[in-house]
Amino acid sequence: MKRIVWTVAVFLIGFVICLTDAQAKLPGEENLIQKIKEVLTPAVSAPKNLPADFHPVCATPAFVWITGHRNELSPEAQKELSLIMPARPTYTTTEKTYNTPGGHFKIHYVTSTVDSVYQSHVVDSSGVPLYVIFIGGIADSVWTKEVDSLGYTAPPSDLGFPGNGGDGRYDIYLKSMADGYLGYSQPEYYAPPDYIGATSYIVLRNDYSLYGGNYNNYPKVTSAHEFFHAIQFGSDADEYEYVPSDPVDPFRPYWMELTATWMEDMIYPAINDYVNYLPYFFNYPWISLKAFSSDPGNPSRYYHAYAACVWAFYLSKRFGPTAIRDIWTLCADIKGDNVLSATDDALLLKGSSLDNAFREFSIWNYFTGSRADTVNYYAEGYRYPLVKVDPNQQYSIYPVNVASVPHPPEVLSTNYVEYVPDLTFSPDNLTFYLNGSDSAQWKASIIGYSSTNPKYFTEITLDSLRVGRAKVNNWESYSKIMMIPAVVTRTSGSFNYSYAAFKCGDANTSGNVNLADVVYLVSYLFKSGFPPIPMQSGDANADGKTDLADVVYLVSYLFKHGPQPCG
Ligand SMILES: [Ca+2]
Ligand SMILES: [Ca+2]
Ligand SMILES: [Ca+2]
Ligand SMILES: [Ca+2]
Repeated sequence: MKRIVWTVAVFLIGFVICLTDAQAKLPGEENLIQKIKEVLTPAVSAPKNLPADFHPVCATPAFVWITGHRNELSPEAQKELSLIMPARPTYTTTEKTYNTPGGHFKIHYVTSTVDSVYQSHVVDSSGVPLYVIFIGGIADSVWTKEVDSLGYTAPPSDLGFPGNGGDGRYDIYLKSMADGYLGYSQPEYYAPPDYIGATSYIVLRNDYSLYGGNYNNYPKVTSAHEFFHAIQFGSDADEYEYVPSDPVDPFRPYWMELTATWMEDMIYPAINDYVNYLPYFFNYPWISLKAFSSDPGNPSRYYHAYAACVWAFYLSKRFGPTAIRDIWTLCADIKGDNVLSATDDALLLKGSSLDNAFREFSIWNYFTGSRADTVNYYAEGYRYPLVKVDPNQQYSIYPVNVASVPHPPEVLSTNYVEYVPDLTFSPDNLTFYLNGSDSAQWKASIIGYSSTNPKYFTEITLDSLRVGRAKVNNWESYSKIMMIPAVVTRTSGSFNYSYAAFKCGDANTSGNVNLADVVYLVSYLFKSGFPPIPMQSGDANADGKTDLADVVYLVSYLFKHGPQPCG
C-alpha cells in the first residue's frame, strides 16, 4: 500500500513538473530526482529475504552528475533536490563525530533515530560506539593502501570550502539508506589546482545487517570502493560518458564503477564480493563494455558496469599494476569523458592499443571457470563463470553458412561461436570465414581449445571490406574451435556479421577436395550449375571471388603439386 501511494506521489510530482516547465528539463532529471529520493529513503526492512539474484550496489552514479550540472536542472527540480538533499547529510538528532587515529577522516554519526549506528550502546571507554571505531579503522586502512601504497593522489581537502564537516578531514556520514544500496560518494566542489577534480564526502550505511551482518565484509569492500570514487573525483569528477539523447541514463559512469569494483579486490583480495556481479558480464558478452543502467528491472545492464571490472583486472595483470592509475592520470588531462582515448594512449606506451587489448581481453574471457589458467590469464579466473555461447551458435555439422546472428555485438563487446570438429566431414582442416558489418571496426580471433596444451591462437585479420578467414590445420587436435568477433568501434550501436565454416576448395561440400570439385566449379561457372555453398568454399585461392582462377588453382593443387586451397 505504502509503495502504491509513493508511486502515485512521484507520478504526480513528475506530472506537475511536466505541465509547468517542460522546456527547461535536462534529459534524465526526473529519473535522477526519483533515484536520489529512492536511495535516501531510510531502510524499511532489516534483515529480510532478498531475491536470490539480488545484489546490493553502490549508489554513487545518481550523485555524480549533480556536481557541475545541478544548476542546469529545471528550477522545480533544483528546489526539490534542495529539499531532499541538503548540502551535507543531516540528522534529526544531535550529530556526533569521531576523528580516526590515522588523522584522515571524520566519521559523523548518531546514536538514536532511524540513523542510529548498529549497537550504539556498545561503546569503548570514551563512549564511542565500536561500530564507529570499526568503520574508522577500515577507512584509515583503505587510505593507507590506495594513497600510500598504490600511489593514487589523495582526494583534495575540503578545508576552505563552506560546510566542510568541521575541518579539512575527509568526511564519512553513517546514515540509513534504502534497501539495495551499500553507500555512495558525493563529489562536491571543484578544487585547485586545475578545477577538474573535486572534493567529496562519503555516506555509508549505519547498519549493514540487511545483508547479513555488520562486522563483516560489506563495510570493507564498500569503503574501498567508495574511497576510490573519492580519488577518481579528485582526478576528474566528470569522467563519464554523457549521452543527452538518453532520457533515463544520460550520465554513464561505467569507468568509475568498473575500476572502483576492481579496487575492492586490490584492498581486500580475500573477500571476492565482485565475483557475485560477474554473471552479468559473462552471460551477456554482446553487451557493451560501456553499458550503464540505473534500472534494477534490467539486471543485465544494471549490474554490468560492476561486472565489467574484469576489464580492469585484465588491464592491471596484463600491463602491470600501475596501468589503471596511468589511465586515470590521463583521464585527468581533459575534463569529462576521454577514458577510451586515455586507455589507447596508455596502452600505446606499453606496445599495445585499445583495439588490440580488447581483442586479447576477449580471449582471456574464454579462459575462466573450468578453463581457467591463473598463470597466463585472470589470477582468480577459476571463480569466474564460463562465457556464454548462444546455443544457436554451436556447430558440429559442416559446412556452416550463417547470414545473421542472435545477438549482434554492441560497441566494445563480443560473440563466442563454437565449432566442434567433425572428423567424418574433414579430418585435416577447416576454414573459418567472417564478414562483419561495414559500419563497425572489428577485431577477431580463433582459439583452438583443448583441456590440455598445446592450444592454438590466431587473429582473423579483416580487410577493408571487413572480411577475413583463418584456416585451422589439424583441427582434430582440439576439442573446440572458438571464433570470437569483437566490435572495437567506440561510439554506439550493435552490428551484425555473417560467417561460414567450410573446407576450402570443397565446392561440392563432400568433405574432401578432389576432381569432383573442379567439375562442380566448372559446371557452376560455365553451365549454370549449382553454386558452392557457402560460396567461399569455391574460393580456393582466397581472393574473395569464386571464378576461373579458382579452377586453375585447384587443378594446380590436385595435379601439379601446387599450394593448398586457402594456403
Ligand atoms: Ca571535512
Ligand atoms: Ca577526463
Ligand atoms: Ca569435395
Ligand atoms: Ca578466388
